[in-house]
Amino acid sequence: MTAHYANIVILTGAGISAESGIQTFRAEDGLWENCRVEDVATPEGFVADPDFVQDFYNQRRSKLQEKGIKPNAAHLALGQLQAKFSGSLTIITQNIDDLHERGGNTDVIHMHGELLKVRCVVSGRVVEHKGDIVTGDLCSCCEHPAQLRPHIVWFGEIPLEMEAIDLAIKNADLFVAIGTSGNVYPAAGFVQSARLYGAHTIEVNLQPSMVENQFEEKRYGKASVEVPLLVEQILQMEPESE
Ligand code: BV8
Repeated sequence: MTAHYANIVILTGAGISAESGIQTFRAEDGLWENCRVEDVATPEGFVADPDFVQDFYNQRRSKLQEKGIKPNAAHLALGQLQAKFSGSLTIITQNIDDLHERGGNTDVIHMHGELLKVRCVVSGRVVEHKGDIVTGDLCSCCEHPAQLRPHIVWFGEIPLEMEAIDLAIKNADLFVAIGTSGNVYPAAGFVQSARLYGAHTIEVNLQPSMVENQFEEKRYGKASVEVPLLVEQILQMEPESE
């Protein structure tokens, strides 16, 4: 990392929340170890067994609100970057937790949805929701009240805010991926687009990801250590304020 950057795009995955006590997906004790993706994170799974799917997300929603779950040093460092960086900063996360917001970031793009929101299956209207939802919990937005579902992007569904994401990547001069294994698309393909548009690319992860060869710079270690370091370096490169 050599220059002063003006437009930074940061993509995060489950690895940035691991040290906050949120399970990742593909680790030994990962979420996908205890249940089949297709059963809990696909529209077909929801039709086949809605109670099972609602329960899967109800458990994660209540876990997220447990006292011990807090943003870690990596989330807080990105909060500081937003507060002090003079250029534009876009945070795109695959995570459905609210730890970026609790770490001080605003306007975070949750491309795969948010646990603390639910959606009407008919109108698509999204509302804040902290408690459990079960079959029979109906919306208040339709003439014929309809079932509420988690506001989550499941496999086979289109990610959220793809236009804003494409625009941010097109204008980026620095693209950083933090705590993601590079298994899931279109997120795993963002580094390639960023490079095509001339951005410098950095991977920050515990270990090389599936797309590590796409990155010009790689930093392997814990997010709580590597991210504060990276943020410090970016802020040191800021032009002296008059
Ligand atoms: C779509 C919500 C069309 C649910 C999720 C191209 C090729 C092949 C397949 C496809 C393709 N394009 C589309 C597909 C199909 C599919 C897909 O990618 N399948 C994969 C499995 C092959 N994609 C889709 O269906 C997507 N939709 O493509 O629509 C389209 C496309 C473009 C434009 C318009 C339309 C929708 C996918 C979204 C699914 N929903 N989440 C829920 O959370 O329950 S995905 C979910 O899994 C997460 O959101 C995340 O995206 C992914 C998990 O990945 P990570 O976050 O990276 O977590 P993981 O555990 O894997 O890795 C953690 C990493 O952290 C590890 O590397 C580890 O080393 C590191 N780490 C751990 N601890 C630390 C750490 N690093 C630092 N510090 C630490 N302490």
